[in-house]
Amino acid sequence: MTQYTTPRTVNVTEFMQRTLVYLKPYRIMAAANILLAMLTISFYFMYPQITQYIIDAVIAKRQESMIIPAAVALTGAFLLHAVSNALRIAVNTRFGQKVILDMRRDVYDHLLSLPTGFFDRHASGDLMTRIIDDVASVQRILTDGVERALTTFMSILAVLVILLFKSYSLTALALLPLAVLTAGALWYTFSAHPGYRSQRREIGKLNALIMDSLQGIRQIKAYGREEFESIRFSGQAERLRQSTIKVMDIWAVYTPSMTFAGSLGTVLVLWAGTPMVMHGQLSLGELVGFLFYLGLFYEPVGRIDGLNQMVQSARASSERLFTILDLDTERKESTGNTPFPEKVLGDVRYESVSFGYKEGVPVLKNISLHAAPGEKIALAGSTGAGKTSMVNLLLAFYRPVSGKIFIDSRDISSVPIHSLRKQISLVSQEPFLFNGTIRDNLLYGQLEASLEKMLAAADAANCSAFIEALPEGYETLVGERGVMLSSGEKQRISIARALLKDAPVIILDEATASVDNATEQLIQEALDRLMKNRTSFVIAHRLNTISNADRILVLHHGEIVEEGTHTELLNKQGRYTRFWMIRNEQERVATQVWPNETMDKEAF
Ligand code: M5T
Ligand code: MG
Repeated sequence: MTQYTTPRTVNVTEFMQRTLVYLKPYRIMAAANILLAMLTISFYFMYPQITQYIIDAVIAKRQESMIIPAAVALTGAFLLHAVSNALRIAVNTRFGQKVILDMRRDVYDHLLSLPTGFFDRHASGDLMTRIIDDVASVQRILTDGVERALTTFMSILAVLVILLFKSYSLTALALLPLAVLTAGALWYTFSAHPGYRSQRREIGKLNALIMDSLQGIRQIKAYGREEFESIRFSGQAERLRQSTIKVMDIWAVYTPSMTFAGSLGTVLVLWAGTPMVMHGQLSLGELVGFLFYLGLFYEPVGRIDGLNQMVQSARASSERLFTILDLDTERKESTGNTPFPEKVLGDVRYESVSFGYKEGVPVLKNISLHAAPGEKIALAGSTGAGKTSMVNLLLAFYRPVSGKIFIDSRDISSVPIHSLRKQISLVSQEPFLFNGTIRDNLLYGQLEASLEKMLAAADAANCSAFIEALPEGYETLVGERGVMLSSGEKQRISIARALLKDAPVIILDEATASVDNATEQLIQEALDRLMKNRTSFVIAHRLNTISNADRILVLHHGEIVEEGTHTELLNKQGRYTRFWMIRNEQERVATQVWPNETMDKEAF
């Protein structure tokens, strides 16, 4: 089950402090961006001035010949405006993309280093939304927003000075609507923020739903649940639609009323300015020029609304990002800094370890065991007994509630987590392959491995034959999660990957899915090679693996109830004996289904 962690409220100060640091490395680009933006605007400022000149000096004074230089000057101003605007956009894009890259990388790195338990509780689609959309929304305010804010305020200031120069009284009148605009901006700030927050949440949920259903596409088809899924999708898409409408409704009231309030300034100026022109206190050109400049004043004032909208959306997004960035990484969980040597001997000891995923629900109770270097320990027991959980603790995917685990006499909680995991190879119950080529997946075990080493591992894991038979060989794409391969093939690739890692401790969670005898034999051989000379914990479902183990631990409801070699345990006539007999019967039936199955490897 996934849950939605309610983000905490982020106030404006925190928002500024934590986001502005991303601009720091790009100070020069930011400065260039703002400079270009101001230049762009100032070229535009020449337009009203030239218009005023044309009316008063050209038209009124009937100086027809002056129209040419005026037109040339105007063209020049527009051209310069266009050029500097193009440069501004180019700089802004580069700068913005750098910031987005840094931020995305930070969030992603932090996400990767969070404890495994975090991912049990969060939907991948929602996390993806945060990395893609929320980061973009914060970046937008940082690069475009800062540019816009500075240029807006500077141009408002500049136009204000020009207006005051032209006429005190008209400017005073023109500014009257500002009071309404300020009140409106405050109202919007408070009412839009919660709306954006819920809109972000609904987007996250929708992405989570899409991701989940795409991963289960085969189940959807097999159960014929297309319509069911479509209804589920529509439900969530509808919630997103509603929450978007809520924010946009607020916006719909806000911007037009602000534009209206701003326009009242123009009405007031016309109302007071017309008699002034008629009484000769003002030239016609001056009035027109003033009105043009007033347009240039209210245009950036209007932009403040857009800016405010960006801020509210970015604040909601930043809350979702900070909620993740503030979580402790799993590195913080280990208390020491001294790593293991390059390779440990592989002496593993559990000392009275108890554990549960949820408080009050114990999954492992007082587990103690000792595995000497090179020993092969089988973990047997019914489903849900806690076998996987037990090995999860060795990899520090989770930490014990009480008790300790030692490797070579060192408490693993005092070892840096990377160093610990370097010592352990995991072949999990459901082999997972990444969406790439077979070669990529093999090399995941050791990125720098030579070709010979990789081929040797593939050979030892009995996969070279089937890989070489593929038309593209090692370059074959395996598809998402390795869907293009059979489960027996996936398993052997995951064994080869573990072989390449060459760690002294092996955890092998045997697949429960049964494969045919020939494959079973191939996998068994691969596993034997993998476990040789390594301390191995095998969660065994196959009789072969169990009976070959040096020691068998039988788990029941999170406790070790029996322990010994195969013969010792059979003699006990206890839980293990029963387990053995049931498995024996199952395997006998399985062989009867395929009585003529040969062990021929070439069958692949
Ligand atoms: C032991 C619970 C599970 C079961 C118990 C992995 C996992 C398990 N559990 C959780 O609550 N959260 C988890 O992330 O823990 O489960 P196990 O250790 O997976 O059992 P197993 O490996 O012995 O079973 P199986 O079926 O693989 O043979 O109650 O619900
Ligand atoms: Mg398991």
